[in-house]
Amino acid sequence: MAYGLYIVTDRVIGRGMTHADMAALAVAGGADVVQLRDKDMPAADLTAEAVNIREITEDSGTLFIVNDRIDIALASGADGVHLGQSDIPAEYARKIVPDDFIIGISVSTPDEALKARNSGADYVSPGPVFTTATKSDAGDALGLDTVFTISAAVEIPVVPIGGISGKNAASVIGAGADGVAVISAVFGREDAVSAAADLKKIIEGAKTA
Ligand code: 3NM
Repeated sequence: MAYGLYIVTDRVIGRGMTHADMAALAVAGGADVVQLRDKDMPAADLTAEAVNIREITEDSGTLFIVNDRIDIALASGADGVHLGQSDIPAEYARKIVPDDFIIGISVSTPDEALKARNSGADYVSPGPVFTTATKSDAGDALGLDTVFTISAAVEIPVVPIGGISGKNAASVIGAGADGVAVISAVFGREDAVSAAADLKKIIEGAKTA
């Protein structure tokens, strides 16, 4: 499973765009994964967005993950769900999803990463690696050292998030990450498609370096 370029949708950063609009740009820019993330949208609207994104990603080779809402992920035919530390625990999530359903978990320490792996997570997302203005409650930056320690601690893919851009993506891969997750580095840019494509080149370059 390739997690190289993992793009998360955000209505604030994506000024005026729907989540499906953003997913289409992400796919056009070569995203390996698109995550639908919206903590405020009513479930009916979020479901409609998820169904649209499933259609957009269906034959693209881009995986589709839904943040938090395992019910909407399942109902829309998404490839997986991304869960936080206070969401339904992965071992319980596992009980209600198909075998090949992807479960990703947000972590901030090597212990949380190990616990996530032991409870059946398919990947972990340490964050915030760097300072970010996109998520106000993201907490202090973990730094590359923590990415390194977490990557060494678990054999499942590690996809850090928070403040990652074209300027520092190679250093995140260099610290052992399998991919990078971004919002503003793509949707905060005038040309999101080129921004994504440029990031993908940087990630691929860093992986073969
Ligand atoms: N989660 P940007 S940081 C959605 O630390 C999210 O878990 C984070 O946005 C975490 O790429 C974050 O614009 C925001 O920094 C990432």
